[in-house]
Amino acid sequence: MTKGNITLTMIKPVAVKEHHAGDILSQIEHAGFHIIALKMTQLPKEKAEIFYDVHKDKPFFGELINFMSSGPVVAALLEKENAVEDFRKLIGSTDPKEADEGTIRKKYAKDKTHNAIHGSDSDENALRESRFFFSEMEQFR
Ligand code: 3AN
Repeated sequence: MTKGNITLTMIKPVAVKEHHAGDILSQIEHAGFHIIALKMTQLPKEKAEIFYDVHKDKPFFGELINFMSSGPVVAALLEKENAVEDFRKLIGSTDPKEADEGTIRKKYAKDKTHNAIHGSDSDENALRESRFFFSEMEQFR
């Protein structure tokens, strides 16, 4: 695999619940990302804690885990040149108040915790997160 060509996204529970998953996936595809794996699943707390392990000492960790395990998420593995960086531009800042116009978080996020969507922050984490959600047989490269 060429470095920098995949990123992992998760449409978060609030956006799924409010029926934005289809629109968000459509915006992602129109921005040039290929969906190479896709699933809807609900994370038990223990799994959410593993996914967000880097944040375990942060004050918002408990709230983040409660929210992320509160309902189904849509996880997708995306392929595109420069995937991690380009995808973070498409979703916008963590805090929707700071997100640029037209970004997914500007449109669908409520606040920093309920911010609609996840995007990997590095190539290394994209690989780790892809393995967290998808087996080899579930990835269509
Ligand atoms: P991003 O998802 O933009 O990469 P991270 O990795 O810093 O942001 O944080 C992971 C998740 O933790 C965010 N998507 C957000 O839901 C939550 N989060 C981050 N910072 C805060 C904060 N200050 N207050 C509440 N939730 C936060």
